[in-house]
Amino acid sequence: MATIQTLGVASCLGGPMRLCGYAAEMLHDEFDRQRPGQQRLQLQWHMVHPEDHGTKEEKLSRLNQSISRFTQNWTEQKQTFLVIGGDHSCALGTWGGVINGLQQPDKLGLIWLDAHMDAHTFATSHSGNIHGMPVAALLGKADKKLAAMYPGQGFIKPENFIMIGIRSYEVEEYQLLKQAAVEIVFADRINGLSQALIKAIDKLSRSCEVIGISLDLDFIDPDDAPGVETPAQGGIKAEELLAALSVINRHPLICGLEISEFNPENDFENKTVRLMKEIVETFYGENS
Ligand SMILES: [Mn+2]
Repeated sequence: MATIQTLGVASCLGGPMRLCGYAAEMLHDEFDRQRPGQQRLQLQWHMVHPEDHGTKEEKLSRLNQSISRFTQNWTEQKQTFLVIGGDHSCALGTWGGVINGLQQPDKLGLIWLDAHMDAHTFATSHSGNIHGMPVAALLGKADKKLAAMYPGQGFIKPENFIMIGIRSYEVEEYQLLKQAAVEIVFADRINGLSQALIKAIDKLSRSCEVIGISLDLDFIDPDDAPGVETPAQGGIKAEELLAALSVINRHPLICGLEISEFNPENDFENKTVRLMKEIVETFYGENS
């Protein structure tokens, strides 16, 4: 059975809510509840927690350093991984670490599945929430304060970055991405998620050594994934996401999957945490 290195990030420092740091623990329990015969994969769990002292920015900087040490190591050893946030600011550590682990740092391709662009900086953000900023840092467009929280020693080339599912954003973010010429597939233009993902992987495989996927749970329609921090109507149905992920199951170029922004406070009868488990199994599980 496949074993997937899994990192839980017990933090919600990047957003306004208090409980998204429990996602990893809850997913861990969900996996524990299943009978041994039903297992399609084994998760090897590791956890990181924020430190108690320092400012929020200092804590996030050190937390992302820790996250990046895990993903750097796994990238160097060519082990596929799973990161369970936390709010989406964990992307700074996850993908910064992959970049640090690659022989050629600019050979990471990233597919960003999200209702939001997450491409603010401190200069443009209305809320100051860092979970709305990781994309700017990953592209090398951070201001000084944001750059201090990013552990990567290189950046993702804009042509190696593809966003899918966008339906809620601010003009400053759009300008940043447009200037960088990042490909954006808006939610109402997806026209079949399987095809969109295959197309994205085909494009990235021409210039990249490895491809990562960062999934913000608010990419999914709130009817199917209510347990998120910032719901936005009009997302992909869970069924369509699972079908698309099964098409790219254990794709040889995929280095890792990150899932973020689970908020148990908004969940309904554990729907979202169960879906999270199905997502992981569909993506990484061995087909029986
Ligand atoms: Mn996000």
